[in-house]
Amino acid sequence: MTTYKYIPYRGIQYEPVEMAGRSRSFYEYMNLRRSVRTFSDKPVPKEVIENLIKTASTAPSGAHKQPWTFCAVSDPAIKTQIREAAEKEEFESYNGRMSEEWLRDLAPLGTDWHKPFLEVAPWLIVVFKKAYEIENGERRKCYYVNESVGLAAGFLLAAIHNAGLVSLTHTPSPMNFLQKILDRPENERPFLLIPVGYPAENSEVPDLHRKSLAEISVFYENETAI
Ligand code: IYR
Repeated sequence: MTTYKYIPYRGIQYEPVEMAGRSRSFYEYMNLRRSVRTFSDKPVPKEVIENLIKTASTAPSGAHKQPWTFCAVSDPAIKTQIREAAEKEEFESYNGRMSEEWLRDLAPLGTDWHKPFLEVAPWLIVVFKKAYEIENGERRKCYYVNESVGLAAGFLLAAIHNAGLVSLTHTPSPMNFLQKILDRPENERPFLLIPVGYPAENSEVPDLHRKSLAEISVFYENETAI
């Protein structure tokens, strides 16, 4: 067993007024993030994608196992294979596998089994979760894998937005075809498929509204706190 050496924490602190301003402006910036389904084919430099992935990997994870692999695809032949396989599954989903209620819930978004963005977007980031790790040929456990990879994916979406790019959290189902096309080992399971790029010119998004603070939160306050 190895134990970590401890080093000083290097976070930055702010006075309450600056803190309030920063938290508000970050919220306002994040509130501009939208899932976009229409992409431009304009290239995005590899270095940007590398930075986005490095940011995602700063997320916390169970026992610091970082149980994720980010596959970044710009190869058009692989994108075509992914689109064809995803559309095949999605066709089946939209034509029988999804419940009436599910289809009714999706109807306002206007989605269907056609997934052109899988070829148009300059990059597809396929997030894999590691059910377990293999270390020197031995199987090692990972913990809270869904929570950890969900957090990393959230960090990734925030980083994409921060770079002025757009993304879509696409979930073809089932998506084990990604494991095959990308030649991932048995312990890696596809988690999310995220096209990344510039929005197509004149992209539109549904005029949806986010729940209010009152709808999403309950406070149990220390009345004596400032
Ligand atoms: N995976 C399908 C269906 C779909 C499901 C949900 I829940 C969405 O919010 C959007 C789509 C698809 O990607 O079209």
